[in-house]
Amino acid sequence: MVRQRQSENPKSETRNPKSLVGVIMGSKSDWETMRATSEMLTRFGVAHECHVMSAHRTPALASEFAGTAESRGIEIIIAAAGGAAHLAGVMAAHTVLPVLGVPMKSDALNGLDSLLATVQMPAGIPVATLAIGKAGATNAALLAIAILASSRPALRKKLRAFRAEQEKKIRETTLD
Ligand code: RP5
Repeated sequence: MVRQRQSENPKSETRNPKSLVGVIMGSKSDWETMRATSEMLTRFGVAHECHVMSAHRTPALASEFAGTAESRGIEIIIAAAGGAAHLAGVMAAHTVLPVLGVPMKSDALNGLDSLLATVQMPAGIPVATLAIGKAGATNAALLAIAILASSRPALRKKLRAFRAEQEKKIRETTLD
């Protein structure tokens, strides 16, 4: 099933022709973490869609999504998976769009398995891999925003404001 979430609307089930970012995850169990990606993209007003599809369980759907993403206007794919996490690599195999991989924290190895499976792509097909779990999910959105912002001055301005806000918070932090 193709599941779209945009602006936290879990009811919509169709692909969004205006999406700039496709957020893909291997299982619904990844959504708790990947919600952070969607929330950050929404915060910056970046149109996106979120789907559950798997390199193992729905290989045809995954390759079809990646293979048609560019023609549908998607500019960046964020792919999250855990364990033997091939999803980002499979996405990258089917598109020349930038693919950002987010390793999910796994029960067995705390995400080290996911990290290595996502990051260790052989030369020729790159996947830009973020940190394990929620930090990676958040940063995947911010990296996607930074890439999009290179040709969108308004988005770049928002990104600078976001950084300034973070800096201000740290500078104003006081300890008891
Ligand atoms: C991966 O297997 C998913 O990305 C998920 O992180 C992991 C476990 O999936 P479930 O068994 O929770 O569906 O494909």
